[in-house]
Amino acid sequence: MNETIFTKIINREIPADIIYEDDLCLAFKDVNPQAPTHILIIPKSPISKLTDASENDQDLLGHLLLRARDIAKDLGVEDAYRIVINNGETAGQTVFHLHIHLLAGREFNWPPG
Ligand code: DGP
Repeated sequence: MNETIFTKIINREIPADIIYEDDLCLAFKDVNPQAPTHILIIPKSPISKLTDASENDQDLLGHLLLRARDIAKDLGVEDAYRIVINNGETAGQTVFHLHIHLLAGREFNWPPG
């Protein structure tokens, strides 16, 4: 995988508002928030997009979702939040390092735009 801006955030080469970190993942505030709460949860291992994840990534993917759950609780938004993964350019992915969007603090429409 080519290095992205998220690798630089993991390596502390550029600043980010990091709110959680462990051996497997990092969570930080989105620089262009689409809701009052907008957090990105990313694996430290380089996976470009969900399509490229393998069966070996099963535990990692579960870990990311469970940490998203915990972060929502820590931020007091556990009653209503939306989890989004944009996979591929046409689906809105702009940074090709797998990431989970955690959005909360406003109403969300369905179907999503
Ligand atoms: P996506 O469109 O799903 O690939 O989402 C990428 C998100 O990453 C987008 O909401 C903006 C955010 N983003 C891009 N560059 C940076 C950055 O340098 N810092 C932070 N904190 N967020 C970034």
